[in-house]
Amino acid sequence: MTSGPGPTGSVSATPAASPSSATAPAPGAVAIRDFAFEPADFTVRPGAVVTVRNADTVDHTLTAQDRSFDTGTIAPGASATFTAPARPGASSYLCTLHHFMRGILTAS
Ligand SMILES: [Cu+2]
Repeated sequence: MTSGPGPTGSVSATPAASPSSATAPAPGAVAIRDFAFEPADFTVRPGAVVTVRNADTVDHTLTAQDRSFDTGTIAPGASATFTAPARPGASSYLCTLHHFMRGILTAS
């Protein structure tokens, strides 16, 4: 190690170009991690195909409350897609395997 400034202290001057983890993913991509959707609330174009990546260690789904869209079961490490509602508006969704996992998709 070269002489660094030490542990990150008081001033957090984050450069503009930061790695993906902290920034919001591109619209149309959702991740599942630690029993949560990332991001849980997001906006896509009406009728957009949304990719959902399961970065967790157990199966999950992303399913509309009214079942208007559904990825089906996504295995750990796998991805699935669903088509967002063609009509603009907000849709609540959840994981049918873990009902406490929830979010809101807005088509706009
Ligand atoms: Cu789940």
